[in-house]
Amino acid sequence: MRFPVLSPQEAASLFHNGDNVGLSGFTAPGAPKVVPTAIAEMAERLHAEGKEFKINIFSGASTSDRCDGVLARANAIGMRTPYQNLPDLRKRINAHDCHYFDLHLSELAQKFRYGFYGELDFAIIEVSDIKDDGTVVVGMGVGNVPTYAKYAKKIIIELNEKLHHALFGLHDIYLPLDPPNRDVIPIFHPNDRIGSPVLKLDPDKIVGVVMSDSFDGVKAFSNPDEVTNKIGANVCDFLIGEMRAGRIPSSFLPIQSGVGNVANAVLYGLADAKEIPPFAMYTEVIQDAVIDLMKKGRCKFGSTSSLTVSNEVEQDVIDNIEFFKEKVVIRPVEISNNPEVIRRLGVIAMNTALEADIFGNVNSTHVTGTRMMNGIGGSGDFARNAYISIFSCPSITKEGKISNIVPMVSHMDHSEHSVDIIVTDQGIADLRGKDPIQRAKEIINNCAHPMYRELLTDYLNMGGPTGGQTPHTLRASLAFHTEFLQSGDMRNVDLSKY
Ligand code: 0RQ
Repeated sequence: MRFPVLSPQEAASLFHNGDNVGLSGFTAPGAPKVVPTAIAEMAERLHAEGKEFKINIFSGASTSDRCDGVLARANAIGMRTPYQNLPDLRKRINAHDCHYFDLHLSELAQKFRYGFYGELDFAIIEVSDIKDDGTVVVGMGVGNVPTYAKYAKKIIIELNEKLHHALFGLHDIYLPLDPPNRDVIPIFHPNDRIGSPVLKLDPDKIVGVVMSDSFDGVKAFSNPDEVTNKIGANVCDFLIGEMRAGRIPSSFLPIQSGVGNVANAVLYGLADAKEIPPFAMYTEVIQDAVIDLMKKGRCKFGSTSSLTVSNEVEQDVIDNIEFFKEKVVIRPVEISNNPEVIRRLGVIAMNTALEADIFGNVNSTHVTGTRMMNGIGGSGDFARNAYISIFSCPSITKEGKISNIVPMVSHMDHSEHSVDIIVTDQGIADLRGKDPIQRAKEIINNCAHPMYRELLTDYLNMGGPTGGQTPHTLRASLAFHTEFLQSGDMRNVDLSKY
């Protein structure tokens, strides 16, 4: 190999305090496996000597404990964007040890290219193969790597031997032009390929190759519980009803689903519904369930930015790679989540809320309006541009001490204008074509837990007939949340005090 092979420690020693670093991958797949740990160890040593050391991290989405986890524990992240999902980093963000800014995943690469966030000192890129001319086949997740590779002053490669040089043909690497020269992104079907299976790096920027040898380490699913199963069944019933009513074509439409057990339950439910034909996915993450459905012929194709699958399934994909190259394409996130393409294909978007309010606004990111959970991820990319935008959540959390249906969301990520359907374990609220009061009644009656329906109805009635089109009572609108913060149980709220 033309490039020097470095140990993780040798690679880490090249980084300086304040460096801007772009990471390959999307969720754990494709994220670097060994260099960030060596950087974290170096940071701890420097901190012990009283020296400052933090790097600024641009990723594709969440990463893994081997990136965000180790670096957060070492307090070595100065700035972080976009999505993250690990408790150690969340603590740093909420304590302001780390400056975090959140944005729609499809937007980061283009805003980086527009020059909004400064220069990139390094990109650390996981690959399954590299040629002497700098051509690489990337790992199981792409994220923003085409942009980071192009703009980084220096590149460190992690060559993952576990991937057996097997992934050629799985990716579709495409970098759009930017305004004022932007052109059509010519994806007309989920399986259209418009770019290259490889990424061409500038070999002069590659400062070294570090070897790694492990799968992505995505956890397998826990067994879905009763609530999750009910939500999944309600979403399926809704979609089947839409198809019967002719509002979804009988050939069906591509599906986007978020991560987690609800998405799993929905996908299995759709796959089991005999009248639904084999469907395609145009989504940002493909989980274990989809791989299973591909093998059963129920999912015919998946466009994604990552194969977010457990180690066992990752091995299965590699063992049957030729089959999966026909069924999967892994794209940069600005393409997998591209508003133009999502709108064109008519994607059905299914995302998760922390809480929704009675008028149809959704909070996906901030617990009680203040504490950052994970970030907006790709939910906004899909929800705003979807054919039908569905949000789901349990009706209650923490044994009923929290109602996930509230008078007013404590933070808003998705406004009433991006939310067509809300689904909980209680049922389905169809908000399409309804005014705020009609929406409120639908959500309270169909989605709120019975133990909260009266309280929510009382709140709605406080606005009275002259309360305006959206009859909030501002002094009481966050009473559920303030009650939870004071007594630990929203059920104690006394609206007569307001
Ligand atoms: O807390 O961990 O202490 O038990 O929040 O809640 O029910 O386990 O939900 O893991 O599916 O995550 C919205 C965060 C849901 C996620 C969110 C507490 C609850 C629990 C987690 P514990 P659950 P999930 C695809 C698309 C935004 C990005 C997105 C997310 C914890 O789905 O990050 O959609 N979405 N991306 O107890 C206080 C409430 C609460 C609450 C739940 N109302 N108030 N706490 N909790 N509701 C992915 C990508 O973009 C890559």
